[in-house]
Amino acid sequence: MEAHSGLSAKIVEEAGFPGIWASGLSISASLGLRDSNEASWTQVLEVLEFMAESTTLPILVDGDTGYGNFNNVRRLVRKLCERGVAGVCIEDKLFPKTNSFIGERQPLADIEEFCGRIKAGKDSQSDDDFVIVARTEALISGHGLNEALLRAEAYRAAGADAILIHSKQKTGSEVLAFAERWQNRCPLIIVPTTYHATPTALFRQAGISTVIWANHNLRAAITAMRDTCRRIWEDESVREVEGQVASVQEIFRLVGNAELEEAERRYLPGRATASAVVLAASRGDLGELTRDQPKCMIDVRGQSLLMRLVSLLADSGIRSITVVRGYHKETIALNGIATVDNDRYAETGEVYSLACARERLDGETIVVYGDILFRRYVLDGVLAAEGDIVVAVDALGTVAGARATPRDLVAAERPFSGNYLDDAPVRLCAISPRLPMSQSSGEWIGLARFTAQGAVWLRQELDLIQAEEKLDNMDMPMLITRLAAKYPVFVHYIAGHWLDVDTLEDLSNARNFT
Ligand code: SPV
Ligand code: MG
Repeated sequence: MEAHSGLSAKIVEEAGFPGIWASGLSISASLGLRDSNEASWTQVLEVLEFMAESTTLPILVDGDTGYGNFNNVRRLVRKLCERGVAGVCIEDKLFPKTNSFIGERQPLADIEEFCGRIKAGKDSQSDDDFVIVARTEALISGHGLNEALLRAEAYRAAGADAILIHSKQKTGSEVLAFAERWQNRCPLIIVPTTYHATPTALFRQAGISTVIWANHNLRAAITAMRDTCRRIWEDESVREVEGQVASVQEIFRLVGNAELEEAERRYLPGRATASAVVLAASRGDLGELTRDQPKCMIDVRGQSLLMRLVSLLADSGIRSITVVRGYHKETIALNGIATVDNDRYAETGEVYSLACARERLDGETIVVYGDILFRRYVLDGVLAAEGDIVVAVDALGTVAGARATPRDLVAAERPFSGNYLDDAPVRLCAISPRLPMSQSSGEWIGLARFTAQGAVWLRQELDLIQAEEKLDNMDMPMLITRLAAKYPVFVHYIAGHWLDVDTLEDLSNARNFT
């Protein structure tokens, strides 16, 4: 089956085919070029390298004429063996070649000269299993069956491992006649592109060894891409094509992201395994902007707040992200994130939303509001901080004029000292919007980290709160304050470089945030 790229090679393998035809036509067309040796042979080699890396199937390369004379074939074969390619097919034409379906009576190579290319190729293979397929274009060029047989036999005698007999007739009668007279002197290969209606069973009966479906992946891709482009152009939306096209998750699967994640667990320091729960169920009140979507979906310079937050998390190595949706949940559909729904978002609070994601609070977990943004180092700092429960606190939150309306004030064991050497952990006492400013050490920014142990405590506390029937009305500051009364909760101080979006003014700040 034809493939022309690493990805199409994988698709061929998954479909069950035993081998790949690296089609010259398809590879050049996928590069936007003609099948006339416009792509240099080393450019083709580069594509083959990606293909060989992507599949365990044997790849038979369409080597055109061998890109020159015997000398070019020698180097080609050496390089293909180095790249782990299984074989090459060379055709008895002249460089630069033209596709077999263009024009009539294309000139053929001299038989002796072509046999020299085959011999040189066989003498150059460094892998005993490498195969050279000799392709004769005698039928295509109108020279008839006898000439085709004469050439095929000469090529076999020169060392070809198999013969490809090409035909552009509408039926398979020509290649079937060839097969009958060939008498299986060596394996026979055909390319039923024009004689597609002839049943494959007939080729089997005739003893043909291999059938090449030469260009159908490329042609399928052209049709699919064209239909998709037209739909999106006309609709100015991807709504109609979603579900018709492969999902982004499917791309991740095909290229083996799971293996990378597994390798990351083996080779990267622990934090790459942290997951995140994003609380994004509430509407937020930003007037018109939140009429049909929650606050987290508001556009901030071409990307929703939530999208920006998800990228930030991913940049810090957090792969598994769960968003708790509620208000206009259908508008929250981001690729690569899981969602859980708080369908009672209108009458419940943050902790109820968090409890909806209870099953995801397992192992090291970040809990974060869906309407905040921060510089990446803030998250990296929280991830690196010591303690089973750590909250990010802006020490400037209480400085007059720093923020118009701090919402979650923090009482801590010690305020931020600003002293570079003073890095002893600071315990949290409470978070509350009602704390007097004078007793506050800063503002919680809406970001907390739980280790696996911290997550166990968090789940236990959620269960307790549920048993007390207080789940509906509790907010995150109340929950963290309850935790701080039982377990060590630590403060990670920062100084600005974050924002939340509660007001239109916040939103305009967010749009200037880089
Ligand atoms: C190719 O796939 O590039 C081939 C087969 O060589 S054909 O296009 O039929 O010549
Ligand atoms: Mg070709």
